[in-house]
Amino acid sequence: MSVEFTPWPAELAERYRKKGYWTDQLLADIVQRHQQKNSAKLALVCGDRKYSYQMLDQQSTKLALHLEQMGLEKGDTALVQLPNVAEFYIVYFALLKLGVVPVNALFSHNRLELSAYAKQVSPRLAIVSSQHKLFATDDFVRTLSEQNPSLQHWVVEGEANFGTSLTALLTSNQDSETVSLNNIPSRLDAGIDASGVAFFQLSGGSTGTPKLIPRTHNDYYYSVRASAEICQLSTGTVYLCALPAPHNFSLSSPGALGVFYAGGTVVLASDPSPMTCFSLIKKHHVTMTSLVPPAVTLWLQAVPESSGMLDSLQVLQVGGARLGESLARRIAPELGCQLQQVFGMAEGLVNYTRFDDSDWHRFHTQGRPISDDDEIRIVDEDGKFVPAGEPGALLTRGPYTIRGYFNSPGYNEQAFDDEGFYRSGDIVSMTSDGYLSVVGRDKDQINRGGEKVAAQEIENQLLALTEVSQAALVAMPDDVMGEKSCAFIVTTTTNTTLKPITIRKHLRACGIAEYKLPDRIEQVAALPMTPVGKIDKKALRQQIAEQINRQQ
Ligand code: J2J
Repeated sequence: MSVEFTPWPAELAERYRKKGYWTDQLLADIVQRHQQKNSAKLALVCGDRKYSYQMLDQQSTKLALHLEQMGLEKGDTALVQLPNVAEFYIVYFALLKLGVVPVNALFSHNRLELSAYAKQVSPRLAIVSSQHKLFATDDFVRTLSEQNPSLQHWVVEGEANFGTSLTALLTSNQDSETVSLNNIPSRLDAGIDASGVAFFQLSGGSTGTPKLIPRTHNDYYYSVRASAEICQLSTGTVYLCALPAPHNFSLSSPGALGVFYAGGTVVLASDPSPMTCFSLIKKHHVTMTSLVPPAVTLWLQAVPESSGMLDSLQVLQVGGARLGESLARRIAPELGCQLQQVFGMAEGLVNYTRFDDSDWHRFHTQGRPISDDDEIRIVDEDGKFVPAGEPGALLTRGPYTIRGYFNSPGYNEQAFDDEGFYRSGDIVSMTSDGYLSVVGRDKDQINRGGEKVAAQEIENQLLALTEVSQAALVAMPDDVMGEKSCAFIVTTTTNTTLKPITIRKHLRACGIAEYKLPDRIEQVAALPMTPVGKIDKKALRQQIAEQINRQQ
């Protein structure tokens, strides 16, 4: 059985193969390709632990074999939630080698998100960490297993009173069957189809339930290879992974996978704060990293007291949310490295400013697409193309942009047009030489410094409170985060007052990730409506922006 997805039309698939984008190689090749050359080269640093390419390859094969012995097989799905530790990549490659298709949840995700993912993919395996508060005990393990009868195997990183220990699996002595690790990968990947789904990416989303993005070996490997080339990665690249490891940016743009492909070294950081990152950069001679804009602000604040710490850093990639021009201009002179803007999406399309671009392109645009075959359309509200320089909705299709979300026929009708173009929900303008600037958004989402919050997901939870009759979550401006979230609520009776603390308590009890909690809550008598009877979110955004302005 393989995981279902919406395929590219045959003629496009043929074109992508002919042009060499799709090579029919499996993603596990990224770590296996260094077997001959480079196998002793340092691939990964996690605290005091160091892994050569050979170790990374062998550890992931070993885990794949153990999982195979446990009964997992090609076409099964898995739910994985790990922090930024070496085991994230070992698990990732192990599952790729076995053909088990994982959802890699963010470590900040909580009960609600994990339950929603499990419900959608019916995993047979969960690999989690006892560092997460949800897995400090086995309560949620039992709940999730009860809700998902398919879920038969738990593997846990760290001390726990449930599941099989990941460390024990990785450190166990090889039994006679698994002595010759070098011969095993070919047996493991027999029958895995490179045009099939390798893993699920997570969508920032705008709907009530977070959507899953099926990424195939062919499409993802192309985006990784091409990104590594654009970013000029080499065996000398030392990349600091400070954003969550599963995020599309730090995984593939070019991210850790791009660095592994090129034979460089990935250094893991637990978080993007200057405190954590600066010493790692100095210690490991990091040459490149990627950040979201709020972290850039923190780095700029910290750098005057940290002289010499960032000397090795050559490239700082910034993406995930809008980077203001004034911040962009400060990066080279104050951090001493080159800025690369990255505008990407887990659904596919990724844009980069190039290293030989003019300052104008670097400061005013978010780059241009990876591929000549990334088709871009920018349209007005009637679907008509807008002239160069004018803002419009961004639609795209191409060799690494999905054609449909997992198992969401109804939503796909909306999210993709008749010709298979993905409606990104971004408002962009394009220069005459093909560079994109992100100027706004027409999706119902808050971009909280790169972390995406789907308005509807929170509104549904707010409406679950009996006292709440209407709820709307909108973005409000914030100096550091770019945007924060503000919930407007109307109560069922005018004399009911709901304290923000009560609402936050309720949302926490729902098991929602912390970053999705509204930053501000406004109780109002009524919500403004559009002429067609929808909540007028534009008016609400304006109202809260003005309110904040007055308070400053
Ligand atoms: C403005 N908005 C941006 C940017 C993403 C590389 C980099 C980022 C992501 C990512 C990614 C932006 N300026 N530079 O997957 O591979 C907003 C847009 C976009 C949405 C996608 C990658 N870079 N955005 O952020 O799936 O609104 O991917 O549609 O998390 O983030 O979010 P996500």
